[in-house]
Amino acid sequence: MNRVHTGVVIKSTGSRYRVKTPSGEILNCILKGRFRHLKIKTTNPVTVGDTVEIKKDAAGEFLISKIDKRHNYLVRKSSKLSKQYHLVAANIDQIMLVATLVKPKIVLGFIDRVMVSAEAYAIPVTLVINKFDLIEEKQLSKLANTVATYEGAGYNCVVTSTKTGEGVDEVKEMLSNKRTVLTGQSGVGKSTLINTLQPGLDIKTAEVSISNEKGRHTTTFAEMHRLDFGAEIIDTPGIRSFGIADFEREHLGHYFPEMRALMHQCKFNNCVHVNEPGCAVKAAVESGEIAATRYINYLEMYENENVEKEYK
Ligand SMILES: Nc1nc2c(ncn2[C@@H]2O[C@H](COP(=O)(O)OP(=O)(O)O)[C@@H](O)[C@H]2O)c(=O)[nH]1
Ligand SMILES: [Mg+2]
Ligand SMILES: [Zn+2]
Repeated sequence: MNRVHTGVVIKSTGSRYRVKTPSGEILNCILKGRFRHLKIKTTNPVTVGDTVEIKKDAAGEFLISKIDKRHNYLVRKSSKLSKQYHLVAANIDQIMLVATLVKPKIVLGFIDRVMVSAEAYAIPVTLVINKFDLIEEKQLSKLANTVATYEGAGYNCVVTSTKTGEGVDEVKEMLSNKRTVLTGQSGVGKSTLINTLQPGLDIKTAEVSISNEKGRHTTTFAEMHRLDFGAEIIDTPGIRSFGIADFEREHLGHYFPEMRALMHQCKFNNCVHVNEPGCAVKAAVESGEIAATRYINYLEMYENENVEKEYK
């Protein structure tokens, strides 16, 4: 009998998809035919987090026969020049962006870019600042400033240390019963955090070299892991930057929540907050209400018309 299964894609490796059914069974599936749900061109029709329908064909292979409509997704350019996008993951509740002030040093340009891409697709971001145990007394004000910047912009922040356990329960609570994309620079402690929450789950989060001789990104594929306390973690090895399909820099201000909140007060309704007189955003930067670092990164993305950039 040709029973129809439904499930969630937990891994894709190009042509094969691992799909987990509600009963926990994992089916190895293939895709045939054309699937176009989005207006944008994507190199992969199905991605981790997609809910799909599966049928068994005459040869006994499991075929993905339907992809449910996505409530959101993350993309990145499939290569520097092409207009095509790679779907990184779909149907995500939130992003956990892990950073550290020291070892490695925080790169605000990277943080703000991840937040902008997430904002464009209405995906909430929590900023986890790990390695609190390494923060010396004289750096405490820098930590407080960083937290104030991002909380002030509207983001949830958690300070953690996997060494002392600081903030770890808060992270656990935040991840419970949610589907979370885990990202952050190499060495910030992503794997350690997940291993602290569930020892033995050996997830990669490793940084894979991401270009070949054509200057294309080698496709590295996301994978979804289920943790015992009910969290789904999407690990995106080698992928730390996300993009915005059909990015128009005139819209960039909408992707900074603290700017979005003020822009109706700008004198010109098409204000892009660069040189215009009567700009409420610039006034807020001058008064300190909007963090200067956020505004500088806004200008940088605006000038370069690019929110997707590789950071080491
Ligand atoms: N001092 C300190 N070191 C940490 C902490 N969390 C992780 N590390 C260390 O940071 C290094 C990189 O951690 P890892 O989890 O591999 O980072 P990832 O690349 O983000 O997955 C390892 O040596 C960890 O032991 C922390 O809270 N404090
Ligand atoms: Mg790792
Ligand atoms: Zn303005």
